[in-house]
Amino acid sequence: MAADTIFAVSSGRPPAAIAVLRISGVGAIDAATRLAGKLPPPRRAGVRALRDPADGQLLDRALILVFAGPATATGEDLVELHLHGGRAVVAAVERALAAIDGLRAAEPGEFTRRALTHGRIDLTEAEGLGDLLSAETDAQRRMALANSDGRLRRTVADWSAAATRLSAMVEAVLDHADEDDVDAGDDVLKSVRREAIALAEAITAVLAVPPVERLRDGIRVVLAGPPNAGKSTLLNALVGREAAIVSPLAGTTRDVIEIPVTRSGIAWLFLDTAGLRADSSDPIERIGIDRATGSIATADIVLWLGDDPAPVEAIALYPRYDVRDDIAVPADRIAVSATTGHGLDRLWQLLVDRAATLLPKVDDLSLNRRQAAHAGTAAAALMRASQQQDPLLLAEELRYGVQAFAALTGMRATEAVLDDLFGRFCIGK
Ligand SMILES: Nc1nc2c(ncn2[C@@H]2O[C@H](COP(=O)(O)OP(=O)(O)OP(=O)(O)O)[C@@H](O)[C@H]2O)c(=O)[nH]1
Ligand SMILES: [Mg+2]
Repeated sequence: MAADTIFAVSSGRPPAAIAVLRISGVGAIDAATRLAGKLPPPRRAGVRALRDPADGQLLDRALILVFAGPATATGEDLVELHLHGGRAVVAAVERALAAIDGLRAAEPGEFTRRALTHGRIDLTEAEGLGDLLSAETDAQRRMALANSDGRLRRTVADWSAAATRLSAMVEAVLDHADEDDVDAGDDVLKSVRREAIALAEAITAVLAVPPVERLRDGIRVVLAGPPNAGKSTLLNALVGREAAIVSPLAGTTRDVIEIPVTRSGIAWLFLDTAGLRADSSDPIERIGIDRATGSIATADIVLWLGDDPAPVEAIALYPRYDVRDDIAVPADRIAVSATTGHGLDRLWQLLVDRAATLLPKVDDLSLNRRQAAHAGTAAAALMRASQQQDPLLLAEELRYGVQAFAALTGMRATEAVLDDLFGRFCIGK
């Protein structure tokens, strides 16, 4: 059974000068014909009066583009209506389309999902596209653009082709196992094992690149320390607004507060936490302290505001410098004052320097966690293959590796993975 024909505004939310409404599916061209009459030839723009098929009422005068499937963004027949972008115009055209049998409004990300279903893009490209739509920094944009443009797909295709070729070599040896030249077979298996190691190492090198999430979601900087140390005040100073409540009372902050900011072209996520103390009897504060400890565990960088040594690796600060500058600043701590701004530029510089080591370089091939999990599975299988003496088991490990590549590019993606990815897309994409 053919899927529904879907439609949605793919440009921004109206009102706008122009609203691009896309229709995709088997009924797209027929639906457009019902509204516009004779359509312009494929890939040629034409202006048409759009009329409600129900009563012939004029809805808008619009530019129409027809793309015949399967060589389209979705892999299906696709029509674009460039409407006047007023709310009532868009609503009227959407109403008229919804009234046509077999047509319905698209779900978030459904156009892209169809592109994936029809093999127009693979899962790594869909993920890159999702990142591209949410990109806020230039580095995010460039990384996402490269991945949405098939950089990762091509690399994984190369890996997969290499593993498949090794697999075929082993099969050939197995097929000719009863023939005279056993030594030749052994030589082939030896070189298969050698190449399996080389491939596993190439994958491991990519796995060593920092994850793409850090670039996308921001570097997690957690402010931690004892109560009343000035964590919330410093957070506000760093992010440039009164994001967290500040008070002279110890134990003010309970929940973890997450504030995203962009600075120096880098996305940051600052987390303010409850002050750590062992002797709190307040049950709510205790929950806050547990959450603080959890945040510290997932931090990329910890800013420690205590006078005692930090419990984890951290940038040690000497906070509230303005009220205690009579004491010499310990050499291993950075004096800061949220009130006067003293030391904040130096702290930012230090953060930016750290970030450089924590982020993937834009030209690096960087994987997200889902991709890395499959790449890791493949690398492990190839490593095991390289140590396998039994050609049957060696072939089995290679097949296992090829399957992991298929999962990485979405040839074997589960519904859950797809729902999670496309749920993050906007409607009309
Ligand atoms: N003079 C001065 N006072 C500061 C500075 N930073 C914070 N304070 C004051 O110190 C007190 C505690 O500040 P907070 O930012 O609430 O401290 P906190 O570490 O978040 O405290 P909890 O949330 O209770 O753990 C407030 O009265 C702030 O005004 C500073 O740099 N200079
Ligand atoms: Mg606080």
